[in-house]
Amino acid sequence: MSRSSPPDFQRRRLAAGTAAWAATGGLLGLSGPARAQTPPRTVDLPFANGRRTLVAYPEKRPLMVLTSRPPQLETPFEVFNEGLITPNDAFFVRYHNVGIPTSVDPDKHRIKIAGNAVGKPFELSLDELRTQFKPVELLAVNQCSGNSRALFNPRVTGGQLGNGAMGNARWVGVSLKEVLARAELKNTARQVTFDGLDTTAFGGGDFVKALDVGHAMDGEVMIAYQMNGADLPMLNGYPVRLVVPGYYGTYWVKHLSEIQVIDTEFDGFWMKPAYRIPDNACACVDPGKAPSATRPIGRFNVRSFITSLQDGSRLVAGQATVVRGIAFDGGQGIREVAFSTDGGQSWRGAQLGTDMGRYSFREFTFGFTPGKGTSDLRVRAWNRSGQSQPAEALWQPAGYMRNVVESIQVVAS
Ligand SMILES: Nc1nc2c(c(=O)[nH]1)N[C@H]1C(S)=C(S)[C@@H](COP(=O)(O)O)O[C@H]1N2
Ligand SMILES: [Mo]
Repeated sequence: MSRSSPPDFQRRRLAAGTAAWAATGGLLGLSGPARAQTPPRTVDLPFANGRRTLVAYPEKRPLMVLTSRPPQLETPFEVFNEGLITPNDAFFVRYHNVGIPTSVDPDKHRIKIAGNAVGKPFELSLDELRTQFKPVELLAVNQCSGNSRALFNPRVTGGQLGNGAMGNARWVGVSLKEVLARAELKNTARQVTFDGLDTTAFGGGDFVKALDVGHAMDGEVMIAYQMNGADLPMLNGYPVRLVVPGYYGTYWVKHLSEIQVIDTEFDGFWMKPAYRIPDNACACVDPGKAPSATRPIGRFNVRSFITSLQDGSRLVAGQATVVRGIAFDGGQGIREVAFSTDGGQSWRGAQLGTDMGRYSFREFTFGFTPGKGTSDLRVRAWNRSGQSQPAEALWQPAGYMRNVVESIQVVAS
């Protein structure tokens, strides 16, 4: 076969239970070692109260295992210094339910478009999707709502993620709007729901998400069949997933198999009570308090990270270095990044890299010549509508949307 992905998923028609899956325990829920040639490595995460094992799942390099059943894999932060595109084999993985597909027959997969607010329900094969609609392409960040949750203080329950539940990829697919148009929406259409092939073990709680019909028809939401020039990795939603630019990953439904246009507001578990944020301007409450009202989580807030150095990095005193990082937001685009090398007392402007689109990571760089001892480095970004990052971390019970100005301590000698 000519595809460049590792062999494990090349024969996508195989029944579930390939050697690779057995080896990772992906089917059995065992957290045992993966491929024999990849001895497990561990990393300590002081902020997450623990240690993570790196395991190579099918089509993936060793990633930080948060849970093995279903697989939830975090990207080691060094990856973000490899480039502005997150490689498919390093892209994080998030699932809620254990019944995940491990093989899909591309000839048999169908996307069903139905619901009480469509005039003409129909089904699409992958071939039809690729040949009957114009391909669209977009660079966009996918980020889990709970990215960085382990850094919440006071701590919150939920997956204790560091900063690696995000990634930037080039998505190719078709515009959801074009597909929905063919179903002839009635003017009673209110929301559009999205379901994928994954299931729960015991019924109930199936992962289904909804967008308002206006959002679904905005021309940007995409049904993607390619990621960085290749088929989607199985764990990132093969054969097709929803791409909802600027919105948290929870809406980016993987293994998409059913779309329903409905005349009501969908209230399935994963829209209500799950994935909701305090219904106020900061999406925050006083630590330990419960919000009085909530709304579904929406767009990303502004974030920025230094990627060429990490907390504890060692430098040579007096030697000039170029520090590099990434910034992104929910789709306004990054306008400015400032940096501080003295713990936030003084700030200067960083140099912005090429604009690769308003949903992509934006690179920034700045020069830094460390003095002897410890320096506290910080970066802060603004988007084109002037939104930025708070100096003090905001809190909310679900641990979503962390976007405080991060601080890393580097040591020069
Ligand atoms: N079918 C399906 N799609 C899903 C999920 C899921 O559990 N099942 N999780 C969502 C969540 S919360 C996130 S953050 C993203 C993560 O995308 P990734 O696994 O490709 O990184 O997938 C989303 N799509
Ligand atoms: Mo998520």
